[in-house]
Amino acid sequence: MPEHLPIILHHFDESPFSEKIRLIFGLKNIAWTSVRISRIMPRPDLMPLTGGYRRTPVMQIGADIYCDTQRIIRELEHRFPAPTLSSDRGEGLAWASAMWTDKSFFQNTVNLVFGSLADKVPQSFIEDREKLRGAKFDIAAMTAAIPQMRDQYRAHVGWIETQLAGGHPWLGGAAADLVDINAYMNVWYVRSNLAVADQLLAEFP
Ligand SMILES: N[C@@H](CCC(=O)N[C@@H](CS)C(=O)NCC(=O)O)C(=O)O
Repeated sequence: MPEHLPIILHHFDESPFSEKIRLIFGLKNIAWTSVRISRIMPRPDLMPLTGGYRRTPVMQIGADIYCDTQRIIRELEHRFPAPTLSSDRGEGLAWASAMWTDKSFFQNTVNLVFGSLADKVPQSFIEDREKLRGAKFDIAAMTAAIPQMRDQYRAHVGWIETQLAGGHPWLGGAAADLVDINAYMNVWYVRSNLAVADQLLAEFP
């Protein structure tokens, strides 16, 4: 495995899943190269590399292409083991945390963000995400659901607050780990998009 090959991240600035990987580059002090892709399809330069996989981000090292942040993170942890992303409390839960942060937590985050942005979301973006989902990207329904989404989002952030309440500096314990990275994506996304983020998060110092 030649170490001189550049690490290339295909991503776009607003992408929360990309933010996870950018954070890991920082945490592990990994030099990387950036290819900014369009927020919506078509991505004619990237699709031949991924074989049609259209989610973001994608990592490239030489001729190897890594799709999905779980796979990307595993590869980065393997190539750059220090500092580790494993939790003080064990590796299993650190990996499993993505099933919380990337699914139910993220679902609330996305609905809250797009429901709040409402008519600011470009039609081209809505159409693109409808093609990806094979279902309606129903902004009006998301807007109507804001009260539930906000309460559920508060519950998720509340768990972070509870975990840190014992005086642990990080969710993983003494050092930042994968649980911190995974969870942070959802706080970052709300902060990046919602003017009311500070107000929403004020109860969680
Ligand atoms: N399970 C994937 C999810 C990635 C994902 O859903 N990314 C969003 C952008 S942050 C996406 O791909 N949206 C559709 C697109 O960019 O085409 C992962 O962990 O990488």
